[in-house]
Amino acid sequence: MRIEIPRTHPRYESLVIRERLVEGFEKGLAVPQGLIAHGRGECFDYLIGEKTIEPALKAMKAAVAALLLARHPVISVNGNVAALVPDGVVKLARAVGAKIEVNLFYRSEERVRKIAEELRSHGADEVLGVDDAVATIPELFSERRRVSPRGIYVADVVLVAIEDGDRTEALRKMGKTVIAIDLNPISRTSLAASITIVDNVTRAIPKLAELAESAKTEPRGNLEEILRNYDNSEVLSEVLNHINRRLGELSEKIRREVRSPGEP
Ligand code: PTJ
Repeated sequence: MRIEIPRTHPRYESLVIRERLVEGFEKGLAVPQGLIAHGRGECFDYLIGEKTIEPALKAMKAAVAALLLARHPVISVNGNVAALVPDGVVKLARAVGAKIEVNLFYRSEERVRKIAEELRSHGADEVLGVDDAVATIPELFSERRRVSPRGIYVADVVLVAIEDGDRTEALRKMGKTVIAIDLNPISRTSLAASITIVDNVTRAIPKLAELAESAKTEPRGNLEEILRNYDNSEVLSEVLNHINRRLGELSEKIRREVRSPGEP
């Protein structure tokens, strides 16, 4: 940590997360573009109220069911995710029996290796996508097309986070179930995913690991029913309604409480 942030600071959590990402950038895990992406995320986090909202929890329960029911679940990790929640990724992978694969938009072999090392230092046994990213996702032209034939390529369920839209669409076209964690409910990723968790990865990944620990003893029939009843467009619309309602309430509060200069 480069600066000491007092616990009493009203923006403590958010500033700590920023520092973690900057540290990840300085260690060579995240790219500068990742810092910009985070700023975009922060703006949406502000709009939802910087907490896990009900529709996100609903999506998380469906995500856990999909991961536990999957034959080949894979958690895809990029620079931002490795910098922000390496521990949570390892715990979640263990809880649902998923493989972990590094997959980068701004791919460099050095960064792939550093991210894999970071995940291993947090307890990951195996990290795919390092020397084995030799399969190709069809119709995808970014470096993200390079995937492991033992990981994302054969996965039936893939969890992605802080992701650009193209790959989610391409993975869906390959017939995979895509779980996305994205604070922007109207991003292309959010709209294209099978299950969209509109929450900060720093809250969502640990919460998913916790939910998975308690759901893994559930009978398959219960998990299948959760998935059958899940409707992603309904969840996205609930998120937008939440933001709408919240902004309406804030607007009323400001009208009541904030005085113009010169007013008594
Ligand atoms: O490490 P690499 O090379 O794979 O590059 C990763 C980045 C993040 C640079 C790349 O995926 C990118 O450019 O992402 P985008 O297109 O900016 O999309 C990021 C999305 O994630 C946006 O919709 C943001 O609102 C959202 N987001 C940003 N930070 C968070 C987030 N969602 C959840 N939690 C966050 N902390």
